[in-house]
Amino acid sequence: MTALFKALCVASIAFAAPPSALAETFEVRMLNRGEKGSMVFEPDFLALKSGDSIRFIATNKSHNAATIDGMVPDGYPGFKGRINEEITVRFDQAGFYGIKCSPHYGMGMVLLVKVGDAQLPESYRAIDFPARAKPRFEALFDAVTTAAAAP
Ligand SMILES: [Cu+2]
Repeated sequence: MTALFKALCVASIAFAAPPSALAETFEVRMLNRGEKGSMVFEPDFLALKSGDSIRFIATNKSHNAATIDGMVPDGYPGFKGRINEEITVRFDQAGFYGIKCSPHYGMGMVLLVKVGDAQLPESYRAIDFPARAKPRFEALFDAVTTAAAAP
């Protein structure tokens, strides 16, 4: 093996590695009933590194995962899975993402995702949530802002 050939092999291996070798995929189950009550994403909060993904698992039927208007970082286009569709979403942009199940948003089926270093935008607290989504989001907002303030 020539030195040049060896060098090319090493280079190709380096380029073949994914951009973020440590990126992980987390699973979120879509459930009719979970530890926190009926119609839930479980878990209902995830803190990701940029480049991590979430796979939405249709454990129970009639659910989907979709971003909530006004609850994504600036410029992010959003996503919307079809009912019963198991989508995998990669999160590259730092910030907070509010996600709902479209048919059960009014029943409080929501998920909060934090990516990278980010502060919860104050505008999220001003959103006019459906009645049962509001207390769930408020609990999640309080948890992330308390955690951020901890030493
Ligand atoms: Cu649902």
